[in-house]
Amino acid sequence: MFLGKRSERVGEMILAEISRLLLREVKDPRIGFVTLTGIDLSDDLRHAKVYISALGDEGTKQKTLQGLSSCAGFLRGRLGRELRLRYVPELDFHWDTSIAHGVRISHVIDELKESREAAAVFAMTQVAELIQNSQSFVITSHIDPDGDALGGLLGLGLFLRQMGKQVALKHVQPVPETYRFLPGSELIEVCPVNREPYQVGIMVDCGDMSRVGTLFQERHLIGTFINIDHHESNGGFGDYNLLDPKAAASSEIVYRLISAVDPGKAITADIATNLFTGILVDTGSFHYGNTTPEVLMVVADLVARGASPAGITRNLYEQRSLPQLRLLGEALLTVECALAGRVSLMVVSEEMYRQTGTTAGDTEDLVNFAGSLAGVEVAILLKQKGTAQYKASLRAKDRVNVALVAERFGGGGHPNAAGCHIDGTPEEVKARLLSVIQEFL
Ligand SMILES: [Mn+2]
Repeated sequence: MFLGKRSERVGEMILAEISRLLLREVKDPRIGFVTLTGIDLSDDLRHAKVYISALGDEGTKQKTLQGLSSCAGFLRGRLGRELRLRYVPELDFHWDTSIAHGVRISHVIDELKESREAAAVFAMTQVAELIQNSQSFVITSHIDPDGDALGGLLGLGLFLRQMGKQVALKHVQPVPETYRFLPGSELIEVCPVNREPYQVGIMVDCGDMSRVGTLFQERHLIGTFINIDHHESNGGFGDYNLLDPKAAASSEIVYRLISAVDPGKAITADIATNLFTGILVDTGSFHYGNTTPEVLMVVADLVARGASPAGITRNLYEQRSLPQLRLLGEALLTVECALAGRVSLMVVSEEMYRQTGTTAGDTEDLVNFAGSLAGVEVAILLKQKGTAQYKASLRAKDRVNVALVAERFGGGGHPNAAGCHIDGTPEEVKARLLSVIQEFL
């Protein structure tokens, strides 16, 4: 993977990272749709000429260059952090005047893709080394943890313990009842704020730092943060970032990390059970479009190492209590269709919890029942939270990206599964959601 001169290789990584930063983090209105067409990095890695192109007239061109120059300092800072470069080169932006520019673009995009993959391999190698060389770890995952958050946390935690590392598993909330069958879940300590020092803090499945809650508010206690995630929106808030939005689950990335740390892959049945659960949940039991051949190969290996699909699915999906089944019955009576049958809506009110003796924690898979209706592209579950707020859980087939819908309301998630909070009466909330979904259908 790392052929060619060092400066070329580093140059490619820098280029990939700048284009990612421009896309995700730089909000300067002067910078429009810029294409990075090439980079010349000096052999001592101190100076970089970055070649750019963008659509527009001479004025646009000047503005774009000004915008890029004024954010060069920011870009250098982020490059140093993300790529862990000893010397971050001075960045000099130049207009690409090459006549064959148009022809080159598609080629350049392919190269960028390759160098991004190279950067991902590079990050994986660095994190594997960091893990080998560190002794104390604290691992956590996001608020309202799901199977991937807990499966990834536990899979990695059990693996590191097995390596003889000192590992604390901490979460701001207790493990939900549904996931107590996961091996090692009893090791997770409920901890609102961490007060102990650790060399490495690992966050699994957190789209941004706020998802961790208050656990790391005393940031100085942690030497280095590793961010392992597959949310598209993750901007890379760790000191090291293992990010892959194409991964079906964070647990899949943890599997790759374990393979990088230990080529012999000492994955026990307990570790396999955790990682399998993470992948199972985040692929909607292999119903979603993210169920790729790669994912199924990982899953096959996990089963070979002792994960039991029958046992796990029984624990996850066949443990309903009578009150939960009655709640399902109540919720099913509320199902209605909208937008010519392409959207289904289901509502759970606080009154229903009272009647059936359940809580919001008992609603986890209800939305899938709304989604099982023939012809439905998007299924919505609205859960009442107090007098005038609803938590919306959105599920989609591959036509609509519900993460984008949820983002409009300040929420987020994945293309197939996302959530957000919306204020209003049920009718108002439905109307607002439907008007946004209509744009995507
Ligand atoms: Mn996940």
